[in-house]
Amino acid sequence: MNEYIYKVSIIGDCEVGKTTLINTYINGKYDYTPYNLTIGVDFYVKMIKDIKLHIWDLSGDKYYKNIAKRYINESIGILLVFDLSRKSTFNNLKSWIQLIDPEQIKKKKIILIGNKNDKNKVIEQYELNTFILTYGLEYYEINAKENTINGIFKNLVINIKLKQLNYNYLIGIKKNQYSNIKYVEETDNKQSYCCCSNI
Ligand SMILES: Nc1nc2c(ncn2[C@@H]2O[C@H](COP(=O)(O)OP(=O)(O)O)[C@@H](O)[C@H]2O)c(=O)[nH]1
Ligand SMILES: [Mg+2]
Repeated sequence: MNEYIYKVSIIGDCEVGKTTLINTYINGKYDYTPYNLTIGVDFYVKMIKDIKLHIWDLSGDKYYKNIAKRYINESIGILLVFDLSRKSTFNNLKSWIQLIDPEQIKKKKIILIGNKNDKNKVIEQYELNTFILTYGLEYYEINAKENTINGIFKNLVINIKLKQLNYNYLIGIKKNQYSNIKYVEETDNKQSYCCCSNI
């Protein structure tokens, strides 16, 4: 069986819960941990069927933004996280998005996560809606204590797969580059495909 690697980065300000969310996802449960600043970048691997997720947990510290930029632009999937109970983390989202190369932005799947919904939400709904619409993002409000992050990762992987299918179709790759795509030759020599696997 072929194996595909999807690089995914989780980004956002310090203390929004990035490392906790990844740990909840990797370990299948929430473990309370006192805050520990991520230095530079941490790396995790998770298999979803034939897909190997390489997850880069990037430090929210400004000092590491140049490193973050490199990882972000190598990633096909991005989880952009802010803390629903801390306005500054929402205000800084734009500066995180600006690290993404504008020419690459359409090729990536970006999901916005408002974390810590177990606390008091201080961000106005209209501000949120404006931001989501401006950047065309998919959005979830969650907390790391529940296992919702699991579904978000599944969704991310499905969306990346679909992006790949569309991309391959558009550039007209003729052979089976991905095992889950069956290309069917039509009589007029055009190609069509069907996706035969679910995640
Ligand atoms: N109340 C609450 N606390 C959380 C949640 N997620 C993370 N935390 C706490 O927030 C602090 C910062 O989390 P951390 O994952 O280190 O943040 P990071 O800097 O973004 O990686 C830690 O003390 C976590 O236990 C959540 O959903 N709700
Ligand atoms: Mg961290």
